Amino acid sequence: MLDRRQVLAGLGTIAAAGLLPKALWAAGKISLDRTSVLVVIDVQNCFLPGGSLAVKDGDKVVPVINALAKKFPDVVMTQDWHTPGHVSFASTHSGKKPFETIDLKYGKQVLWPDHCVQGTDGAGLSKDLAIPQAELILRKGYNKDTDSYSAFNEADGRSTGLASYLKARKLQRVFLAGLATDFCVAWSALDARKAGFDTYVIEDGCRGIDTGGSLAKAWADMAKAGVKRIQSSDLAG
Ligand code: VGL
Ligand code: ZN
Repeated sequence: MLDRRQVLAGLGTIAAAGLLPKALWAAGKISLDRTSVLVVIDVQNCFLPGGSLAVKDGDKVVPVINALAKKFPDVVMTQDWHTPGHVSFASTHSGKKPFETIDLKYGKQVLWPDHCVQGTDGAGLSKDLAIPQAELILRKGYNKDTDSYSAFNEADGRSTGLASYLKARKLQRVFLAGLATDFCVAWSALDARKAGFDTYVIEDGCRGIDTGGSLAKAWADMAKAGVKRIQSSDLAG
């Protein structure tokens, strides 16, 4: 049986001979192609240091994502975009505190500090993101009674339209980075898999909230669903 090195060496020879599209193989790294899209999740002021739902070291993702974005032909970004008095805010429910949970008609909901209220500075994208070529900014969580961690589906299952957009544009390989690993990134990755996309989460381009074991559970759920966990250094080019 061939071992992995022989297979890689063999592939290299085939690629060098022009028999394998070079786009799919480059020195053992993941090569991007015209079907690859970077989806940058919720790099918004509320989730950055000093924000109302600050993710530890959330700002560290920005230079990683700026560098990543240069490699991608297509970039989409999302914004968490809640109404005032949103159902996901602890302040909406009397006697409830942030990080407690309640049961809603669509399932368990973690309650958060007020964050990403439509049109506020906190909901704005980080001013340090340098991705002018981003072609779509998708807002989510704008229905007052429904949260939407996922960029693809609201918590009650309604579509945001993102899967249809990506499919219409023949974007089949979805690479995710942003905030927070264990909520909006993970839920987006799981829904991307459900919608049939080849799905990668770029770990060093993400940071997590980690409440009640959420970070370890998110990685376990993603692994089980076939989401590939990679580092930004795994990408070619
Ligand atoms: C997020 C909690 C609440 C996220 C959004 O972007 O991960 N987390 N709303
Ligand atoms: Zn939110």
